[in-house]
Amino acid sequence: MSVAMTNCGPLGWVSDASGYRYAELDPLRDAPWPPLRDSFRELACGAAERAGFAGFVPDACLVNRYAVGARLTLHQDKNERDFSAPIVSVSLGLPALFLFGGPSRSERPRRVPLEHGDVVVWGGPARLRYHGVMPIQDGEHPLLGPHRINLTFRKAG
Ligand SMILES: O=C(O)CCC(=O)C(=O)O
Repeated sequence: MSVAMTNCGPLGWVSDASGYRYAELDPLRDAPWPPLRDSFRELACGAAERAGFAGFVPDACLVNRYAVGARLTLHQDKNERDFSAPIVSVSLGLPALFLFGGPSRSERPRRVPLEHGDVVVWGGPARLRYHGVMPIQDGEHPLLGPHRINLTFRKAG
């Protein structure tokens, strides 16, 4: 089961035959990504500030849509230019178990339950920790049906 992806904001995370990268254009439409809405930016900046990262200005919002059974294997977010900026992650829809590991893949991750409306911020010494998502369990969310949507705000460029 895979995760469907799109983006909003000046930069978007794309994966194709030439690999992974941030790009200004959506390759499916050959056009800029939709703008980052003020309400999204305010949510991300406010959460970052409350977590101790005042001044965070995201330029990328990755939108992941998980169907039941979809998962994200342990990985680091390390394609961004500036690791002093945190990652802000907003969970919507079906619940998930977020895996929050250490600086190496071999470190056993903590399992953090995430529900609709939860926001996770990691940065500073935790910025490059491995993280992932366990397979989404069967369910029906009143707003999003059998899906989980995650918004990940980053300072990519
Ligand atoms: O879906 C999540 O909670 C995490 C998303 C994530 O780790 C990523 O997009 O790199």
